[in-house]
Amino acid sequence: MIPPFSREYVRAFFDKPLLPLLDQARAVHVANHKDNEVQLCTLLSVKTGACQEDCAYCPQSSHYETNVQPEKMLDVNDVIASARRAKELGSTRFCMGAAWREVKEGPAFDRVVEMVKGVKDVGLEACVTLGMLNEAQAKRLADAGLDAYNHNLDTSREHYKSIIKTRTFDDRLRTLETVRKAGITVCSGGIIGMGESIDDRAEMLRTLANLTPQPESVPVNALVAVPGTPLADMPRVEPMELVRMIAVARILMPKSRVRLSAGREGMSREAQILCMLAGANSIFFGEKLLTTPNPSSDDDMALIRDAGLTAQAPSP
Ligand code: SAM
Ligand code: DTB
Ligand code: SF4
Repeated sequence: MIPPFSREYVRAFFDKPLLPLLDQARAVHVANHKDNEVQLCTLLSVKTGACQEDCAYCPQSSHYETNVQPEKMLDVNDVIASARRAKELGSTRFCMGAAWREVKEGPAFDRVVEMVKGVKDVGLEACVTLGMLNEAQAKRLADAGLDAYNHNLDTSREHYKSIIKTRTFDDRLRTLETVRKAGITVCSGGIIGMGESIDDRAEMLRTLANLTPQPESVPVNALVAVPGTPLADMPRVEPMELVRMIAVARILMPKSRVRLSAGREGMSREAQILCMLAGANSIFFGEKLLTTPNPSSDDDMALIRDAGLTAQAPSP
């Protein structure tokens, strides 16, 4: 079956028994990727907190009282120093996040452009996530050497309205189109554990998989429930649900890098390895995501070693 995929076709994967689903995902994975290889991406929040948007999962939204303190934007030199450290530890991609609703022209955006150039000079892939942006801004980022732009659909069109009121699902799709037109690769995925139904999960993956071309990378996040946000009391995602989500993403998007993203902290090594068996071949690497903890680099290196995986080699 080739895209565009129907609702029923995608939903059926969620009703399939887990072991045959894993067999199928694994076969797709082996046919399309270097087996045993995992991409390590380091995240850095370059502008933290005080965001105007009301995303119900997000500790950086100014609509909620959380323990995230808004911070001034980082200096370019500090970002470059972090990128160097990330490279020394074995990362090949450096992702910079800003708690913005959208990009605005001015000194802050100029600084982000300088950060992108600096990260490229260090010899890493550069990715940013800055909210909505226009064609001219995307072009400036592309000219600075940006490899990827992260902009998640987060959930299904249906469920989106109950998670975010300050922008629409169509705004999200429009930004992805703008990024694609500028020749930057697309990184787009979502979050599970926000009270969505299985149909919502299927629909989110279907929308991503029906984009042409498909996103080059697909982060699958498990909600990190942060006190003070409206989703603070959501139960923890059952790891098996993450495994299934990754397997379906792998089957529908054979060539994409599927990233086992937020939510690894506190997950067993076995569950993480099952996610990799299901087709995840990328992780966020380093003690911190944007504002919440992630497993330590030492623990992750041990996991990679013990599972007989190799970290993606830096490009020459
Ligand atoms: N402000 C920009 C935006 O929303 O596109 C970029 C930064 S935003 C923090 C990037 C992504 O992080 C969100 O789209 C969401 O998928 C993810 N995220 C944020 N808070 C999260 C949480 N508590 N648990 C899991 N994922 C989260
Ligand atoms: C993505 O899909 N997950 C990352 C990255 N893209 C920007 C962010 C996860 C954030 C988790 C909550 C936090 O640390 O603030
Ligand atoms: Fe702002 Fe992004 Fe957080 Fe939404 S997810 S509140 S846009 S930083």
